[in-house]
Amino acid sequence: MTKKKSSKRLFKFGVPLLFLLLIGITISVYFWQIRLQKPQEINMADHLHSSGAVSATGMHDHSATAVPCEAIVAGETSGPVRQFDLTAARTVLQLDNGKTADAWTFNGSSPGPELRVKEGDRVVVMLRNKDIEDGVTIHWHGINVPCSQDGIAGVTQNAVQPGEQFTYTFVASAPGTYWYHSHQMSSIQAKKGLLGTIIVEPKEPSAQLSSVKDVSALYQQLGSTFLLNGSTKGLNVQGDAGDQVRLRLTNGGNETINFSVDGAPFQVFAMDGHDVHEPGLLDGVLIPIGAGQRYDLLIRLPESGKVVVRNQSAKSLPITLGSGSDPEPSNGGEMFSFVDYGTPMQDDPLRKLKPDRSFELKLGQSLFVNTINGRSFHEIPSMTVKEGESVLITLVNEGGGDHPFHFHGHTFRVLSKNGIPLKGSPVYLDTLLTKKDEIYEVYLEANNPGLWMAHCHNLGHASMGMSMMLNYEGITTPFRVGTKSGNLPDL
Ligand SMILES: [Cu+2]
Repeated sequence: MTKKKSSKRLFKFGVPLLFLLLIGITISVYFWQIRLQKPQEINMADHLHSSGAVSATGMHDHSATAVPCEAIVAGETSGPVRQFDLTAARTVLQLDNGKTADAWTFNGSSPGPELRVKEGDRVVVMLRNKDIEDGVTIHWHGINVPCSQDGIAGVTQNAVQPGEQFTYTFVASAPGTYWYHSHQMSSIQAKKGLLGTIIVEPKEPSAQLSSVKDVSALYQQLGSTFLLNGSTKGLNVQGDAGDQVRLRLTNGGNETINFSVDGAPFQVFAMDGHDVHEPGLLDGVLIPIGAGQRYDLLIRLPESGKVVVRNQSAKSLPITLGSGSDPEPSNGGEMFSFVDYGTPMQDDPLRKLKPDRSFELKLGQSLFVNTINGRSFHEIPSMTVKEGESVLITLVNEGGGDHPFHFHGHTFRVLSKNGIPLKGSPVYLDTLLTKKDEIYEVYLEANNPGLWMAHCHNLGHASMGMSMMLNYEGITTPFRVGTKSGNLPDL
């Protein structure tokens, strides 16, 4: 082949090929932009198409009178009023490693103050925004508050702008470990520091727990720095042999953390604030805690003195309980599973369960976005339910990483994993850690009328589309999500 011929050939095929390639790139960029574009104005109550419904036996009741979410407020309680002020502000934080961080804080610190209340208390929190330009809200993660108090920008309220304030009121009805964070641009604002722990203590402490040391440990990622209760170093808890510690671990970051407990056997006392029924002793088992989840561990300090709880993922931020010689660090170990942990309850009402509605949510990703049933955020039709219905939801992790899936306003019960019914204690959660190829069936009672987000608590995934609504028929909202109002709950 002569040189002339080959260059002719290059021209004949090469140029059209290049042309096609350019067209291809242009089209891809166009669709990429469209998919990532934030909506101008969306009414999140309007998504009344059934999403991925396997069956929907309940009929739509069009005669139901509309009730605005704003009108659904906290009920009465005989408990006392507990009042808190939280002011969101830009702050240069002095960290205990000598560095500073540009943070957004509640009352000057990140995490914000730990709020401790008692079961039955009427909790009143005045949120003020000093100077966070995009506005802020507070979502009470895991606490089943009434619709108007859920803190979702564009759904339950407008984002609170600089100089403005908003008062949250709810009854702390269920004891447990919970946390709070901004739900305006949550993936940005939580990472900037707008989060904290809220603990609801039982009204009557059980005899078993009356003498335990109660310690909360909130993990967060502040920018690129990992913190435990605001420290870069870890946590030391004083104690003597025989003392019992209730360690309330909260994962306020985006990635799953595997915890090891060295030096003593321990119990998983509660998950997402809900007690485990007859939890057995564990030893050398790793505890995986998904983003947004809480695990309460009960640990008795051994004669040798010291227990160390380690974050295996980061190999940093250890929690040291007691004193004495360091325990032998475990390497790896078996992963904890709630499938057969604890014992079943007698007369479990669940045996009679007949769901009124079923939904299937396939959690996955396409080229540039995270998806539920192949769609993203406002393109995902809502799950629509009626008050009083029992709802069966199947969660399928089709890849793209761990998806800790969180339901607002509801506690759900895990029924099965990969088709096998749970054998141990009933498991009640608000956030379910799902790993690739896992399938879970969960059940919830539609007992809290409102407009509720349901999303992955890897907030990066939520911001890339893995976020949808669980809406009750007949509930409306005057608020709008989108660039026009500036309310972007999951950006
Ligand atoms: Cu996810």
